[in-house]
Amino acid sequence: MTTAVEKVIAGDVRTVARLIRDIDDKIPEVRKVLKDLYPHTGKAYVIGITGAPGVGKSTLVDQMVNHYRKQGKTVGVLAVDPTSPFSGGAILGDRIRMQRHSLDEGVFIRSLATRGHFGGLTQSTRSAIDVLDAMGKDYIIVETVGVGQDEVDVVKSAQTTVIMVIPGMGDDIQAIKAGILEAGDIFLINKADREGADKTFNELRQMIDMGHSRYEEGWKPPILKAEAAFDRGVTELLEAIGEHRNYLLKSSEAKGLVRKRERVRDELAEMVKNRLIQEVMERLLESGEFDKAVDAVASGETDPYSACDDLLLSRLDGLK
Ligand SMILES: Nc1nc2c(ncn2[C@@H]2O[C@H](COP(=O)(O)OP(=O)(O)OP(=O)(O)O)[C@@H](O)[C@H]2O)c(=O)[nH]1
Ligand SMILES: [Mg+2]
Repeated sequence: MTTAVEKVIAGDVRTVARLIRDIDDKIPEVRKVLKDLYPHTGKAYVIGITGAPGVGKSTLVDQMVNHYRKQGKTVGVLAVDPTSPFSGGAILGDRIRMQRHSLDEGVFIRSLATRGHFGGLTQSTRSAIDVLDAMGKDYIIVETVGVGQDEVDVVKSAQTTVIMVIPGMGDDIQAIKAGILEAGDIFLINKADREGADKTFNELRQMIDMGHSRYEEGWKPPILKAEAAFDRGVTELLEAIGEHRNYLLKSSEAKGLVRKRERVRDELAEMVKNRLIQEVMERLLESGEFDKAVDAVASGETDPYSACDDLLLSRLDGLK
């Protein structure tokens, strides 16, 4: 075990901060640490919060942190902005909004910058989640801006995804319909103090009731109202997250395994794709090696970082 790994597991804030910066900067050496950290992951509960700019995500996350801290839980927060190349302002805003937690050792808040192309950011987010998980945080909340497919990719590693809207967002509701309806485990209408919350509620209700095959499995996404700025509706949201968590736990053993396998598969696919040109990826899939590796990771024989190296390095040797 490297000392960096030991320090992360011991919850050393400076080591974790440096590691997340290295992940953001795509420093290759970070992979070694991530491999060694992976066996220490899988304990945290990951919550994704996504919604258009300004719907109140950071305000809500700040309140959620407060509630979880009162329950004695530790929390990690990752603010990810995949859309704006100039996220400095938003990051500064997040810092100010969540400042009251800055002296609390049970809370760790970081922003992930928008560097490189999008797929890289999804990978960075996943790795950063792994680090906060290994650090021992009970809950990890990922805030990401937007209502499109890109944002869904970022929050894919979340067990519970909350999609936030505000009253009178007709166009955004359409965007959700076209893009990410399936990704929402809970819908939250924030700024319910504003006019039109009921209309938005009905629009969402209709969309969900139209029925997606996913809901036949048993979880029907609730639609909640909140006023994050005034700490209203936050308790109810946390209850709904808890119910969704219980639902996931209660799903049959086999279903749970399929779900885990699907998540591992996504994770590994992302890593491999980021390092390979398309033809190599296709060959890996055709030979069945990729699916075998997914099984190995899902069964706990190895971690996805090691599995990725195994798939990739022999192929690159062949190109020499
Ligand atoms: N009226 C009202 N305003 C709210 C509510 N919740 C948040 N706000 C305000 O909405 C504004 C935007 O809130 P943020 O939390 O920064 O929103 P965000 O979604 O994180 O924004 P980005 O990170 O820039 O996408 C702030 O001025 C908040 O005070 C609410 O329930 N009602
Ligand atoms: Mg924000």
